[in-house]
Amino acid sequence: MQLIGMLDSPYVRRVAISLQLLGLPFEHRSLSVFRTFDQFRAINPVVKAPTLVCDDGTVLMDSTLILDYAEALAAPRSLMPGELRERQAALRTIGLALAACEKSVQLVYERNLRPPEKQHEPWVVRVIGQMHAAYGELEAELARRPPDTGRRIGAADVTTAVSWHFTERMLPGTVRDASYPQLRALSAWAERLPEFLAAPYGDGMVKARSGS
Ligand SMILES: N[C@@H](CCC(=O)N[C@@H](CS)C(=O)NCC(=O)O)C(=O)O
Repeated sequence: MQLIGMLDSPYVRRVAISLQLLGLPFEHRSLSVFRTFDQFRAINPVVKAPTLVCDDGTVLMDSTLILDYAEALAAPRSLMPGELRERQAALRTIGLALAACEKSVQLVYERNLRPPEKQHEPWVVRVIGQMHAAYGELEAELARRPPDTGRRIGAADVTTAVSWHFTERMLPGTVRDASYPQLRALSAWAERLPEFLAAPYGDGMVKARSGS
């Protein structure tokens, strides 16, 4: 399998970390949807990161759908809880984390891709408000159910930690003064895990780990 896309994308990073946790080997190709558009397009004409090229050549996209396929491949190993109430809670958390991610990416695109005179402040204010609403809900969820750091990390904590790290790195001004102690603690724990260290945020490649 080949995972296409850069680790500065929270969606790509979420997949890179999850594939490792599921014990699925893959080759990482750090192509940019912007700087290497044509190369990316040759693999996936839609140019969406992450893209997964399966062993039979099928091209998948969208991190959640890629992870659905990965979970099926790795079964019975899974990053999702099997018990219904726990699964429901994990799905809610993942939905919030993906919303925070989406709002953060929208802000980055608004700030970095649009010329300053074309930026629309009411839109920016709305998106920042939605991003904080999602992180506020995640903070409350974490306060109610702190991560069990003695256990293997699951899908909900992976997506939350990756999303928070992305926002902190790309939009430091939007969260610097906000009090999210649970999110900061989750991130500090997760970023020290071997699967996170092997897929560091940025333009590098996923590092091979001994024993994996
Ligand atoms: N819902 C998608 C979002 C993926 C996404 O928006 N990726 C960005 C990179 S962070 C991308 O492909 N941007 C290029 C574009 O949309 O044209 C997922 O979960 O994979």
